Formats: sequence, structure tokens, C-alpha cells
Amino acid sequence: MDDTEVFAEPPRGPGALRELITEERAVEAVFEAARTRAESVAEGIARVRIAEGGFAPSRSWDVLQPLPPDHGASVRQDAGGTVLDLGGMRVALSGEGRLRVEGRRAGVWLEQVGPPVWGRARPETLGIRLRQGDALPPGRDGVLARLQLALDPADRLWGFGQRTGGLDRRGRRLTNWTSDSFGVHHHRGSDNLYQAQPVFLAVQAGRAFGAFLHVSHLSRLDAGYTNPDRLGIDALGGEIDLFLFAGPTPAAVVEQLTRLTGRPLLPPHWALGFHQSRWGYDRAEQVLAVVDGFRDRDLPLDAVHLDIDYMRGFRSFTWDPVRFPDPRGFCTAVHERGARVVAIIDPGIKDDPGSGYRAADEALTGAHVLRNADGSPFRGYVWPDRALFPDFARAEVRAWWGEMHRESLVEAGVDGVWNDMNEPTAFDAPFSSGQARDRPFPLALRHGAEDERASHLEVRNLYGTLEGRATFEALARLRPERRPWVLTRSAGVGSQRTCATWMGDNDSWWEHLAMSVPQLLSMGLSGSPHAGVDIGGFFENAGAELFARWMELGAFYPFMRDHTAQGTRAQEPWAFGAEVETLARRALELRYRLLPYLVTLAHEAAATGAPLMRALGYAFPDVEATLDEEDAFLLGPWLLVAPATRPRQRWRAVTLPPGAWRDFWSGREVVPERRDEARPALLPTPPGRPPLLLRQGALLPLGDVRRSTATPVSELRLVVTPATASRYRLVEDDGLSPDADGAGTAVTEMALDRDEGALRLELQARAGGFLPAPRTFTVELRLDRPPDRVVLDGADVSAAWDGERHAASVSWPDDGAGHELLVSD
Ligand code: MIG
Repeated sequence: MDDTEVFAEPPRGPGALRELITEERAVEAVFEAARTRAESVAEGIARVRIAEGGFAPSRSWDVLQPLPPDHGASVRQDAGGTVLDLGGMRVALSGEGRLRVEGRRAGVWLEQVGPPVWGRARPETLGIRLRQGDALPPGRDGVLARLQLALDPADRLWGFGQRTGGLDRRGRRLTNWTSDSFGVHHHRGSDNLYQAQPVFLAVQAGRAFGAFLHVSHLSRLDAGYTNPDRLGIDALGGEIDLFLFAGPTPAAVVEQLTRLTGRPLLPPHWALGFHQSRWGYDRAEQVLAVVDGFRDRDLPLDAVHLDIDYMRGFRSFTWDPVRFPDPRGFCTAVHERGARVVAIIDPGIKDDPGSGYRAADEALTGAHVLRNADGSPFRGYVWPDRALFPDFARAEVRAWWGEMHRESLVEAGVDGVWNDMNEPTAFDAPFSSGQARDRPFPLALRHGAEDERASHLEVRNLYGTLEGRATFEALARLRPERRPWVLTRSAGVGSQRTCATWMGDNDSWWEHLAMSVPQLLSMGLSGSPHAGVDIGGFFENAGAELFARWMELGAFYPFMRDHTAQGTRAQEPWAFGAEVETLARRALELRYRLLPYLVTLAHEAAATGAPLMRALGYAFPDVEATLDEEDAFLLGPWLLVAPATRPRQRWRAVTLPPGAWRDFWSGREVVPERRDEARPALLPTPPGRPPLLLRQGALLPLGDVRRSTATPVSELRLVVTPATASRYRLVEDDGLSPDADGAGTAVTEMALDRDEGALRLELQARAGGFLPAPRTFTVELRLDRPPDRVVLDGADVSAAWDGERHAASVSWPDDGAGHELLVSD
């Protein structure tokens, strides 16, 4: 889009360069009317700010501070200008003060094209829906900063947070502006949905770097849309503020990004189990009957969700006295059935003061709400009709909001909180009038306190993040012995510290099942791995086959929930007849067997940011052929999942990364020739047996099938595939206690190697404070033929051979001690 369209006035440039200032770990170009500053922030992380005039004092809503400085970073002059050298990345300002970012070996990553420009923006050109007649506020908030950078044509552009479409976003223009798209069917190119994470990775075989546009105002990234080889950055608020991540691999970028913006939360184990939900479960007995439906059929279930139907007239923090007369009794009944309760909360507070609705009274008397320019409380229409909106940008409002959870939810026994409509969403007329059309929030609202005045445009994209933080902190405070769990629809960068998330309002379409893979991969690459989409689809009616396939794929989602809209057909696992119930059972059983692995992966995510679902190119970043595989993925290091995404699909193709891959079900190696390179494989996709491959050297911990995570694992089974060398670290905990210092965690280090032709598995003694319940430990070796000899701790043992699965198993009572297993295969 050219300048004449987006600017309401002729844009201004920076003027002539006046001087180049160098500091110990920073360089700054001072122009007549602007500044460009590059500094080293921490190891592998640089920050570049470009602003008209001086830099505004910037508050950061989404960055953790301070980080340990990078003592290796230095500044020097070379032929190309003044160079800030971070080792793996060089950020240079040329003699004209232009930005250039380079890799360790000369390759140019990003290079400024032309000067940055500034001017008042025309909001209708920025890709957002506006209220009729709404205008940008005066001052900096209405100023758009624009910068163009040259991109390497070989780069794939990954990340960009919650998006529809494929993994590589090159060729798209991506708006960062949280908005409800209710009733708008998502398609591959749908722009600005519920979340705004302006982060991306530029990836080609052998190298990756990343960037985070640290602008919580409305921004747009033109990722080769206007010009295939340019990245355009548009940022309201007048400043381009970029964090750059040196990589050199996608995993390193995600580590750097989450070191800066926060590591993902550690969910309680029940949150990794299966969640059943629907909009329309509107009586306590009905919800209990659904839970009983799982128990009667012996189907695993860990959580049931209460949608807005449980409230009294859609008032957050209330229960309908007729349909849910005894909240505490209801929660107890769910708990007795071995499941948990998650309750929805909408931020729109019914504007109903003086009627005994405490949230409304306190919101107004405490001045906790967003205000119009004239100082009056802002009111918009949502589910409870006319509503007020908390100003989550203020710490005292967050504390008040948190306190609202005490009696109504925490003391009633609710286990987790689901935040919806927090883009935030407000309509222009009451729903009950039938005239309501989605209307975005006004652009200029006031936030309360004088001493902490944030512009609404600055924090709007973080409304859900800030609400999530309020909820998480409240749950941590009100129930300190438990790990909080919050699910949010809207989010910005930083939300991963406190919330899991899902992409709401998808359709019961095969396309949406297929699209969920690149979508969740993108979330993980953007630092927010605990994500899912509604299994079965939200709008419209899932067919039996679609539902079964979606359960099959959902078994690998970090967050697995069956959810659907009011008025759609029944969508519980048994609602489609016996055949689908059997398939759903298989999916659920596989999910529950995977839980020890998922728990370990969640710990890894909390430590390094590593996503649970990983693009093949994330795991094999040097192998060109894996980089464009976007509908298959790895779950952690050991499992490759290639879902069926079409009706009546019998086969599917996948690019196998180098190495030996074994079919999880049969134990047979697939495409054994050409193990040293990536190669295509055609895999059968029979219902109930999704293509699932074990990587060579897998040390995959599985549990047994349980009705819920409330029951301890009784057999820990380590599935092993041969390799010359492999290592793994199993992490376990009690699943409920906060893991503040890792005291309640147990770690088992394991190593696999070859010793004079025999496979040698070494299990170290379990270390750490967590003591699992008594259980069996089984090693299951997936081999071509029965092993000649198996020696456990120096003594010959006989391994049970299952020819159908090519599995040799050895078991012993788990004593937590170190063990050595030698296998002549
Ligand atoms: O305007 O609470 O995405 O999961 O069931 C719709 C009702 C509001 C949107 C959420 C969806 C939820 C629904 N909500």
C-alpha cells in the first residue's frame, strides 16, 4: 500500500544525519528530526528503535525486565558503517544511518530501504473495522511510523501468532489488532482475529533469525504482500521498536523470544487431559449427566466447561439460581467423578448497579472502568446487554477483578477460568433487540488513574493478556497450593506466561481441521505453545467422520477440547454412534497414554519455550525439504504425526526427515532405504490409526489409560527405538502444586547407545522431590525381530515379544534406582 493511501498528510522523513553516537553496547544515529538506536539487550537479542523526535518513555507491557546483559557484545567501525556485534548477529548503521542486520557470516538478513516516514494515519486504511465516524485520537497515538526492509528471497516467514492459513506467511499482510470475528467464517486469508502477536521467524536451511515488533498499538506487517522481497512495518504510536533474535535455529529464536517475553506457564496435569464443553449445557444436572456419560462408558475426561449459560443473566461472577442452584455442590459432584470445572468469565460487566450485583456496584464506585473522552464510563453491549469494561491496565483494577473470583468461583470449587470476549468485544445495540452488529471498541478511551495513564490504543491489543494476568494472579493468591489455569481467547505477546489459549469460532469443516496444524505450529513458534482449536468445530454441525478424525488429531493438541456452539447437534464422543465412539475412545486412550510425555514437554516449554507441537523444519532446520511441510508435525522430539485431513482419506504423503522412522502401531520401519536424507513416504490412514511415527533413538515415556489424571499412572512404559546415541530427560511432578522452585519435580536422565553391537539403555536414578505412586516400569523396545539376549543390571532376563507390534518388553517394579539394560538385537 503506498504512502498516499495510509497517511492523512504528506509523510515526514527523518531529515539529514547529524551524528552517529557509539556507546559500549549501543549505536545511535541522530537525524534532524528522528533517531535510530540499536542496542544489545541480552545474549542473542538486540533492540532497534526508530522514532521521530526523541524516544517516548516507553512502558513495556509484554517484556520481562531486566535481562542479564550480553558482555560479549561490542561496537566497532567497518567499511559498512558502525556495527553492533552480538556474535551470532550484527546490527549495523550505515554512514547514512540506515539499518542493516547480518548473520555471523556476512549474509544480509534485513536491510533498510529508504528512510522511515511518519504522519497522521487514515484509520480506515489500516485493515481494522471501525465504529462509524470513529477517529484516531490527537497526538502520538494517531501517528503512523512506516519502515521498509529488504528480505532475503529464500526466507520463509513463520510465526505471526494466531493466524489462519499456512505456516509460511510470505505474501500476506498481517494486521495486529485483537478482534472478535464472530459469525465471520474464517478462511485461509482471514486477517486480524482474536490475538495480536507481532513476532516472526525468517527461516531457510541452515539459519534462522527472528523479530518481535514491540509495539502494542495497532501495527501491520507487510510480509512481501506489496513487494515480494520487502517487509513493510506500519506502527501506530509513532515508533518502530523491534527486538531482533540471532537464532541461528528456529529453536534458538523461540528460546530468545521467550527469554525476553516470558516462558510458557506450566499447566496442571488435568489441563493436559481431555476437556468437554458446549455452549448450551445450561443446567447442573445436564452437565453432570455429560460427565456421567464419560464415566459410564469408561471414557477418559479431566474437565468440563461451563459456558455463559451458568450465569444469572450473563452476569460474570454469578450463578443462575434455578439452573445452578448449588454451585459448591455441583463442583463437588464433578470432583467426585474425577473431573474438574472450568467456568467462563466475560469482561463486560452488566451495567446494573444498585440491584445487588456486586461487580457492577464496585466497578462504578471504585472507578475501575474504561471511560469515554468526557470522563463518563464507557458502555457497550455484550451478552448481559449494556455493560461496563474493567480497565485491566491498572494494577488496582486487576487486583479488584481477581478478588471478584474469590467467593463466586474459587470458594465454590471452580478449578479453572475461561476468559472469552476479551479482545474486547462490544456491540452497538442490545443482543435482545436483534439489531446488534459487531462494533469494535472506540479508538480513544480513557484509562483511569492519573499516575498510570495508558493510552487505550497502546494497551488495547493486550486487554486479554492483562485480564489473563489478573485472573492467574488471583488464582495463585486465592489457592496458593494449586497451579492456576486460565484459558483465554484474546492475547498479545506475554500472555503465554499465564494463559493457555484456543482459537474460537471455527467451523465444522475439513478445511478447519487441516488448518489447525499450521495454526498451532505458528502459535508455538510465536512463544505460545499451550494452544488448541475447538475439536469438531464450533459453528455448524460436524459429521461423524469429521468428528472422529478431529478427535484423532486433537489427541496431539497441547490443549484438547471438544466444543461447539449453541444450537448445533450433539457433539459428545458418543453422539455419532458406536463406530465413532470407538474411534473417539482410541483417540482419548492414546492421549492419556501420552500424558507423561506431554508433562515432560510442558516442563521443557516452561524452561526454554520449546513448543510441544513442532514443525518438521523446527526439528530439522538444516534440511531444506522439511521446511515446507506444514500439515505434519512432531510432537516433542520423538513422534511424527501426519494427520488425515480429508474425507475418506486412505493415504497421505509426508516428507520424512533423515533417520530411521518406525510406525508406532506396527513397529516396522517405514522407507528404510535412504535414511541419510529426507524422502517422501506414502502412509496409510486407516481410521483409528493415525500415521504416527517413532523417530530413531526414541525414549518415549507413556502412561497407562486412566479415567482422569486424578488417578496415578500404574505403569510407566518407555518406548525405545534403536539408535547409536540418544538421550532424554523425563520430568514428572504431582500435577497440581505450583512448581515455583522445581522442588516437587523428579527427573530421570536416560541415555541410549551401542556398545559392541548391543543396545545399551542407561536409566539414572530418579532425582528430585516428587515420589510417584507405586508402579511398574516397562521398557518396550521396538525392533525388527526378537532380541537374542536381554540383560538387566547384569542378569539375563526374558523379554516378552509381541510380533504384531514388533515390541520386546521387560518390566520391573519401579524403584527409582538406576538401571542398565543391554539388548543384543
Ligand atoms: O458471542 O460464550 O468463542 O467458545 O461458546 C459468542 C459463548 C461468545 C464465543 C466463544 C465461544 C463461546 C461463545 N462465545
